[in-house]
Amino acid sequence: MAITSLLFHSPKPFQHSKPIHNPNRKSFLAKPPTCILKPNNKTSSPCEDHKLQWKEELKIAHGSDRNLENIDKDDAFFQECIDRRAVDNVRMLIVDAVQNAKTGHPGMALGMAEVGYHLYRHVMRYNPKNPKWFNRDRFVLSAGHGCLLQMISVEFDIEDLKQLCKLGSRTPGHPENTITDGIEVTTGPLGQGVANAVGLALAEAHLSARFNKPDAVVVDHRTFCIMGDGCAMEGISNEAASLAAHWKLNKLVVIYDDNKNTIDGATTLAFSEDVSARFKALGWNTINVENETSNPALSPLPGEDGPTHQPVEHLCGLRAIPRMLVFRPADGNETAGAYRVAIRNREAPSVIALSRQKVLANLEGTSSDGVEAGGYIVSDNSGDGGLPEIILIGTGSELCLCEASAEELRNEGRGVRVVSLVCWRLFDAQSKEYKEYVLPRNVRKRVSVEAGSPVGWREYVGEDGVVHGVDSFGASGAYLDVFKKFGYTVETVVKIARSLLQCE
Ligand SMILES: Cc1ncc(C[n+]2csc(CCOP(=O)(O)OP(=O)(O)O)c2C)c(N)n1
Ligand SMILES: [Mg+2]
Repeated sequence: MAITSLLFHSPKPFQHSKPIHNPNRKSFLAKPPTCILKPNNKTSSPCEDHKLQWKEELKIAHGSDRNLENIDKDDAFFQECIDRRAVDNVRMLIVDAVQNAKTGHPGMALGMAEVGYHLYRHVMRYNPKNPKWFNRDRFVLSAGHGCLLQMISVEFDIEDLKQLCKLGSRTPGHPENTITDGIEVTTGPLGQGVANAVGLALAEAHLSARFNKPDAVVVDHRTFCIMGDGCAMEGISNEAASLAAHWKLNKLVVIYDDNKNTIDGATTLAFSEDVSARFKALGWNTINVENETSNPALSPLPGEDGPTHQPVEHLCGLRAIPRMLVFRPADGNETAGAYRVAIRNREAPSVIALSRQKVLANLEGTSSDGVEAGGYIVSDNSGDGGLPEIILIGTGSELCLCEASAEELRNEGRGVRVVSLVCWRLFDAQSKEYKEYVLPRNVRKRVSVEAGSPVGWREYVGEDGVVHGVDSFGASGAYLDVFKKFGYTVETVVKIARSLLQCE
């Protein structure tokens, strides 16, 4: 596997970036990291009884090609042995954590274990005991799906790793700077981390130019970033890299994990450009490094990725684009209907927003024809001509939730209508009569259920209704746990409906 290191070259340092001896400066220095892998004293290891002597372990790890008797005297060799052992440990921790969580994406983390270890152990000025120390070197994992690499490198507890990808844990499915100490930037959208790293490097350049004095260098750190094939494909990384070169951000290092694989398979499917040459053309110094680690077979076990992959604002943003048709189909019937409308429509673009989670193939009551009206009645037990007591309005996978909640309310004797509002713009274009037929003005008790921003829903639920939306950034965890946290359960929807039904 080739790694391309993209080190912006400008050997000329910024004016004051060279450390200048100053006794006061000591206060800014962090203790060097001692050991990245923190032994856990709390839990007794099952291997305790079989613990080998340190030298014996090294013999097994490195064969008997070197005389280990003099290991204490050969510092360089001793360090090399420790490094190899530590990298092996990092790899095993990654494998164990993924195995235990039954989720995650170990490929990148395994392939870059050595690089990550060396960065944190030997290159970066970083103290896991003091991750907020101001003048620390910064690290951004643009390929955020390889989060384990970073989590194992910053201070962690083995118990945290056991909680990988679980709701509320310090080890979510992607790096989250608001959750885990030592994570500089939340990453997930590929390429974006490169832009964040450029931002951090720019901040450093600005602050050092602004505040450093010949006798007091208070800002002097580097920024490291690991990007993957997916980041290289994204335009944002190129734009940011161009800006970095233009600004001569010479303390920024980007390491490109050129493992030639993505989720979809080999990069040859869609990507064959010479990324090194491209960065060179932008003005970067590029170095190709062969990584002896063989390309690990990627075993993506797609998990719940967390806030960066739960863009709650996108639906409402897309719906705001003039003329565009945004469909959020609930099942096969509605997807077919949305596809038909989209293909036929030559006047405007369409977006069909589909779910990653499992949904029923087809719900009773949905129809592809109904989609053409943008909104329609999926079910109603209030009888011929009668109006329901309450209307539950859903889209996409939440329509199923509305149906299940309606069933429970109907069992309690309530008259409940379920409406699918699969495409707002198409519904808005319907006649007054049709809209009145689907959402009668006299039925003021309405609940909208959509796992996204509440913006825009008020128009459909009216003044007295309840908009059940998400107005925070989501969470990392198994999707059912996340749904529960945000109240996307039959229990919560029924509770909301009951509270509306009770007030006259
Ligand atoms: C902008 C964006 N699009 C799609 C995804 C979904 N995604 C997560 S990982 C991945 C593949 C990444 O491939 P690569 O960068 O080569 O990393 P590797 O699999 O080699 O670790 C994709 C497409 C994403 N995170 N961000
Ligand atoms: Mg890759």
